[in-house]
Amino acid sequence: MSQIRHNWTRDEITAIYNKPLLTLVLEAANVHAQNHKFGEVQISSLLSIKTGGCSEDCSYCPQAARYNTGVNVQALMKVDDVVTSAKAAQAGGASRFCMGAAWREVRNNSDFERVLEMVKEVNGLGMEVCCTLGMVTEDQAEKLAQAGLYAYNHNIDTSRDHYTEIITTRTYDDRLDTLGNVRKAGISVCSGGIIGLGENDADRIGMLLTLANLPEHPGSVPINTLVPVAGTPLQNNSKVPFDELVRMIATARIVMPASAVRLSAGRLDLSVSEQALCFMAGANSIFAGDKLLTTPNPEFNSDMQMFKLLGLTPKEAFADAPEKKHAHVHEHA
Ligand code: SAM
Ligand code: DTB
Ligand code: SF4
Repeated sequence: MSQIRHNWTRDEITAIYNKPLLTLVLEAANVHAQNHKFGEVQISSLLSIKTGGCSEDCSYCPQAARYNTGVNVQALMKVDDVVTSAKAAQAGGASRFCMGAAWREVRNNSDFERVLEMVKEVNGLGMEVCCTLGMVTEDQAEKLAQAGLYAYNHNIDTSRDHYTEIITTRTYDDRLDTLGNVRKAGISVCSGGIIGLGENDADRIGMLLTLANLPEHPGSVPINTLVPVAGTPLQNNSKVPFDELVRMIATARIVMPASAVRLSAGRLDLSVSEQALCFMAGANSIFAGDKLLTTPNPEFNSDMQMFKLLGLTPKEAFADAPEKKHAHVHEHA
């Protein structure tokens, strides 16, 4: 097992990030093999439980009400429909089910009560339940934990410096506060970011530095590549060169050895061999299913073919937290 450090310096991470690409991949692969079952990949399934109409100005996001992106606003889904979708995802091999809402923050109303109900039901299926609902207070995080929430996704998105170029309606510190509230409630933190927002290498390194020096490393770190959506301010951003994605994944793997690194949005633009290099560099989680929240993702069957070709195996639910699995079995025995 590698030592888990929370005192990384900018210089150290910069030196790792700038290594010759294949040297970097080799080092990351070694760290990966020491800390994880090599070739095991977690399959997460995403469902947008409340779509569009969001008040925020995140300049990458198709769901912000202020941009004309053609996304139809949909009210919060019914619990039964969510459970049906979770069962289908589970049948396809997903061990984690992530529910996303286009909210700035959670409010203490009947919608939140319904989300708590969804969390209970999906946890009852024996899946790791994750939510991404915007900002949460300590009290709300505690309620989610009580309902059986396993993980909470809230991305820092980019570096503190670049953040203000991307979002103005809430701050970097707001994000870090939410991560603190989630951590205090004993929920696994899922936090990463997006590349392709017009940031430079120093911003990417700054984002990894912030994540790696949190009081605890996030349980999972999604690395998204911008999916440019017509109507958003970033619609014409240039495509991120593939080697830069690999660099980002490998560096995340080395500085956060025990975390799951998720090859997230943007896979539709990657060939199987490009994805293979990402898995070699330490990615060990993906979102599977034909849709992310509002944008397309590779077809489920083509992902299964990729798993077969590369000899990847899906990770079982609660492999990292057997005590939570037992808690679940007791409750539903
Ligand atoms: N509204 C909540 C929030 O912002 O925290 C939860 C949902 S939000 C869509 C979740 C994350 O999706 C964002 O933080 C961002 O990192 C990612 N995301 C959104 N649009 C994206 C895009 N076009 N390309 C890549 N990632 C994107
Ligand atoms: C994350 O880091 N990526 C996912 C999930 N967390 C919620 C979302 C990607 C969204 C891509 C744009 C869309 O489909 O709307
Ligand atoms: Fe709203 Fe989340 Fe999209 Fe920002 S990323 S506009 S908060 S749905």
